[in-house]
Amino acid sequence: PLPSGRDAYRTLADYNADMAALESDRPDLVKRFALPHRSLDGREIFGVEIGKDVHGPDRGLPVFVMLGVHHAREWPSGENAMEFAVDLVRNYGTDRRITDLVDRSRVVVVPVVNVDGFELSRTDGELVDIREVDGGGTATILGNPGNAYKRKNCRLVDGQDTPDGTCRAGSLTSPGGFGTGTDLNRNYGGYWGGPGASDLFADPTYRGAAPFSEPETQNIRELVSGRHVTTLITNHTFSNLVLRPNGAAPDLVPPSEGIPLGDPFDEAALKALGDEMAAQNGYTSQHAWELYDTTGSTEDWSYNATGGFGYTFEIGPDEFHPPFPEVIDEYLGAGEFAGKGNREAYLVALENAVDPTTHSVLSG
Ligand code: 0X9
Ligand code: ZN
Repeated sequence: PLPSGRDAYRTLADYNADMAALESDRPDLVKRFALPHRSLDGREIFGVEIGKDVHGPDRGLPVFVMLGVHHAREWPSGENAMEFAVDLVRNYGTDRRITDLVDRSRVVVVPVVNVDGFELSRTDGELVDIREVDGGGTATILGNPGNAYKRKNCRLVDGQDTPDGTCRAGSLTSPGGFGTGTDLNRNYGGYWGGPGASDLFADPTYRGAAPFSEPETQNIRELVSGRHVTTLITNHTFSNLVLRPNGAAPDLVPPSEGIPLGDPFDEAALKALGDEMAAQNGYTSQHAWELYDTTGSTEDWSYNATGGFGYTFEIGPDEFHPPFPEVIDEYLGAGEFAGKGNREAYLVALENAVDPTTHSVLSG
């Protein structure tokens, strides 16, 4: 079972209750906090910080940041992040490896960055997708009668809103995220406005009016800039990928001596940790741009602005929010990866944050 024992997707209220419960169970280890900015619809956005004597100063310990649900419909991305938080707290004191990692770091988990979009997707969508199954048995999701496939946040733009001025996912015929909102994973300041991001409000990859125009990305900017974040993992669904910077290449990354076109300065170390994580969950480790070009994504900013390593996990083979048993398998690992999965991939990343000689090019 998952560390929490859950067998169904959390609602936003469940996430908030679970973060509060984690803190009241272990106030020495868990500090719940509100991010500095409320969402566009006025919701508070919470995270938890985990560490020994967490209410005191961090003593320069490496900060490990884990994020979920930039994209509203990608429900497993929040579940994996939240389960990791529960895992660390529940196993502290009994599991030597976890105790040691928590003693030597601060882990900050924000499971739901896009609270407005998630609330809409999670509660105002039919849980049953409309599917078309072809002769070979392959199912294509045609759409959903509600907002379950919303992607972006709840930004509205004058004159371009839905007729009733409400936050929507889009229509049944364009379930891919058309409709209101800014794509939070195109709104960060790294290469903002470049390839793979749209300036059209109705597009699924709308970049926003300016870099960090949205309170939800401002929150992550302030969180990451204000702390000593050495490693960040931002979770998404789907495609079974571990993606490392950069998001667009080679157009945006000038070649420099000894560094192949498109590779960031830390390519060797970024690749070593990415490959090591992928060996745990069975995903493919690659540059983000090998999937497609993006600009303004979370780690396009965090890596290039701070030098802290950043990765996107694209969790699961083929669905934005599959039936829940698949979430359990992705977190704990299944088949060849049983007992590993994202849990072990995250632990490897945390080990590397605590001691970079363990899982990187430095280990050779
Ligand atoms: O397009 C995205 O934002 C991500 N895919 S998703 O289906 N979850 O929307 C991929 C982003 C990959 N690129 C970078 N992380 N730079
Ligand atoms: Zn996503």
